Amino acid sequence: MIREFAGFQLDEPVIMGIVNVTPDSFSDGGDHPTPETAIAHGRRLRAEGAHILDIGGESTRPGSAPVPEEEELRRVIPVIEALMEDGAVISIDTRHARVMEEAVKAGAEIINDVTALTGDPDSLATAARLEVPVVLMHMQGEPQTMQAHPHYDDVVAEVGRYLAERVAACRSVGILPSNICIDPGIGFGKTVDHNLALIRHLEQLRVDDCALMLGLSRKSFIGALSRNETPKDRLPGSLAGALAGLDNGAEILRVHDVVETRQALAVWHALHG
Ligand code: 8Y4
Repeated sequence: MIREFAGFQLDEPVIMGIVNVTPDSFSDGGDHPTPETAIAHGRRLRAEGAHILDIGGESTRPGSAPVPEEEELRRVIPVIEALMEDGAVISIDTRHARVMEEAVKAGAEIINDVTALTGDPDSLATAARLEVPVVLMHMQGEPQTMQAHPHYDDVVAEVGRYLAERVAACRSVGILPSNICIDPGIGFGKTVDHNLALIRHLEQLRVDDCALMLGLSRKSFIGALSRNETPKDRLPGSLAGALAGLDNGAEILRVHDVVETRQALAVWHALHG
């Protein structure tokens, strides 16, 4: 049996394209400050071959401050509505139960939560009631301070234990493994060495039949390993990391650069056939 997540068969890589609706002064090069520019960007990523569009209205980049729920809703709902009309599969990137609820009402079909449904006391029950697939990501600490002093005795074991515990919590409220995806949270309270260990040993994180997602597109460890490029100049390293992730069991890639990722995947696929 081919495993599935959110109705996607996992025998071939699934591409999640990033649509930020965040006016961020420390941009990753992927921020779209108005709903109109975000909608246009989502349409482009879809035309380029993204299977899922991940829409987020609160930056969780290192050092970023929380955004009021009302503002988050104002940013993401019009974007979800427009892209849903096109027939896109949309995931809502949020830590807030109320945003999950409103986003799903507006047409989002997947919840992507960097707190693995722990960031809001209502999230787990809300996700279960909405009956939508969930992405559970690991983070150590809070975005504002998480990169100050990341520490683990054994990063792979500790991230693996956390994700297994969050999968168990989801299963206890009736969410099936075919509707759960786990993600080590590259860059979220992790040093370069922590990130590398997680990518190297990704398959050790596997829980039940849940899908594995990897998000490393344009993240700062790529610059740290190279010449401290700014985010928009981290595409080559992003592709190298993504392919290593696929070799190690990643099934869904969260990326800014869809057309370029597709080209890398075509070569990877031809060499693995
Ligand atoms: C440059 C580019 C510097 C990007 C930092 C960033 C993930 C995620 C994010 C992830 C899942 C980001 C919402 C951080 N990363 N969700 N979200 N997995 N599931 N930072 O890795 O892209 S936002």
